[in-house]
Amino acid sequence: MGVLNVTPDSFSDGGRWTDPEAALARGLEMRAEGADVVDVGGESTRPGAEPVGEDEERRRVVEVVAALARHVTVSIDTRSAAVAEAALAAGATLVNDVSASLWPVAAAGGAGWVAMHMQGDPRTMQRAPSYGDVVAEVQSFLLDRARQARTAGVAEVWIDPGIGFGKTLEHNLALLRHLDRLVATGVPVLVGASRKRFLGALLGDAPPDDRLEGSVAVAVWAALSGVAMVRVHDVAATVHAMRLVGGTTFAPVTV
Ligand code: HH2
Repeated sequence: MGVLNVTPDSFSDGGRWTDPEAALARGLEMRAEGADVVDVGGESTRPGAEPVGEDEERRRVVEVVAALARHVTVSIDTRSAAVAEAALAAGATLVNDVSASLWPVAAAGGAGWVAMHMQGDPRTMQRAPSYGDVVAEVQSFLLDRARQARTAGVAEVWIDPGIGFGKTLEHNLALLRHLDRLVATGVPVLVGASRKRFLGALLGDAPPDDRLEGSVAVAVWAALSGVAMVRVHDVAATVHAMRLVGGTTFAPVTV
């Protein structure tokens, strides 16, 4: 899954793809590089981010989704039911939901749904994240949401531990170390660690543009752990690494 943020303020690619033509070109480029899905987002959920109004978010994404959906599978990265509905009407087929609450929209629209775990909300989530057993708590939350979505009629459900969403460095590393436990639930797992802050912290405060090796390493580790899809900014480098390590074992996903 290639990341396409059509926002002015996303933590690593903010402002780069706000022009719809540039966004379409980047989406097509990622498809050519080997992305099976392009994830379009119109609101930054980086730590400390303020929410964007629904009208503005919809304005940012709909044109890009409509143009891209003619060429590639598109997911809509949103916490807003109205934005998800508009994106599905424009041709998106997967709702990537960091709030893990939009399964009724996916059910009504016949779309797939990604449930991501987050403790708190983006504005405050990194102030004092706290868990007893982070792996067990995240797993049980996600399984519960996956069951609710399936009961509501969503045919394609994914779960995502939400790396960096209300988690300390230790929480992120514990979740990554034990991805096999999420995989063992039988629900397909998605992981997004690309360019995230914890990678910078491990490398002595490297800025987002200097987190490529860490991002690729985590993506390969995730695939070796049985994760079905990784959400990345650097599609070409990730696909090359996957091919090298996995050969034909890492099959393209069907969504
Ligand atoms: N991370 C981000 C956004 N959406 N969706 C899923 N399923 N999993 C993730 O880990 C995830 C996500 C944050 O990264 P990014 O979109 O690059 O930045 P920003 O939120 O600043 O737009």
